[in-house]
Amino acid sequence: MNQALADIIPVIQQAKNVLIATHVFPDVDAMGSLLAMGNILCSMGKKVYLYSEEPANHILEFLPGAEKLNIGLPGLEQFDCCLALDCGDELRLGRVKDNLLNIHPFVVVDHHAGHKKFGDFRWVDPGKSSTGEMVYELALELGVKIDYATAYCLYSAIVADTGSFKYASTSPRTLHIAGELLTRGVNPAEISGKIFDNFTKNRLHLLQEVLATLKLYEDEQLAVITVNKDQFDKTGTTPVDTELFINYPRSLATVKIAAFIKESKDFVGVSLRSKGNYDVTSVAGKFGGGGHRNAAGFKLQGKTIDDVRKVLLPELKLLLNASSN
Ligand SMILES: [Mn+2]
Repeated sequence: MNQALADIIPVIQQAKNVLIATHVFPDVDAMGSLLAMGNILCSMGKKVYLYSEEPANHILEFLPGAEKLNIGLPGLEQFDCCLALDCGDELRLGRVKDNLLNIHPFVVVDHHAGHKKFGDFRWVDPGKSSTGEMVYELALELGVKIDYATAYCLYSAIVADTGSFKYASTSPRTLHIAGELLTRGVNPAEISGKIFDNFTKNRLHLLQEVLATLKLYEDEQLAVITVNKDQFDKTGTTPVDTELFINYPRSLATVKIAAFIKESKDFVGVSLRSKGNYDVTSVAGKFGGGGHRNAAGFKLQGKTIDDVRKVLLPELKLLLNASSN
């Protein structure tokens, strides 16, 4: 067994009352892992508190147990362990990060490349497809039988973070685990439907708007799409509805790197996607963000979409021309 994994097992076994947290603006991997871990610890007779800064958005509501999320913090002295899942940086714990980091032992399970170390015990493996895959390994080591709801959450986490087993992070072990989860009765078509074909008409109208912003650079190897506040207002949508839009420019045969610049309430967010060895974490890192080699992001405050495009394009061109693919 991996040493870091071996080190956190007794810590989790000894805990009696655990607060489980994940990153702000959770995605399916974050939320699926959190809910699954909650079930796993409950089945070991532990008390758990599933913490989230915001209620689960409508895209995550299909996950069994999503209604068990707690918004806000109770008295923290009751907890004898905090478990942070899918969180590559303590800042991503959100507004109450300092309160959470006061809980000890603080255990971190994460798969982000460029993970910034925090907490007392860490199992960080950027080679893993998803935190869902890591939670499965944890359950095995803890000797817990995975029930249907847990399998549902973990399969969803893995499918979402691998883009339906398409990304380079999909390993033989990933597929083996996915297979094991299916033996618990999980229906793969149902879950794919919930993740990829579960959208509103308004979202499709927003997609029309966003695709019309497509700009291609560097012999069509670099694609940029944008969305602004007016487009959200006009279509009755919010930034949550832009999930997966970045895959459209990325799907062009010629495109090596795709960027999506999103105007939000008080910041401009950027999602970056790449193919092969083009490491977009390096670019995200220059702007204070992070992520994985082929999927990363960052946020800038006090800038317009055009400001961001101006500083981002040279960096992406540099990456495109420096990498040997
Ligand atoms: Mn993840």
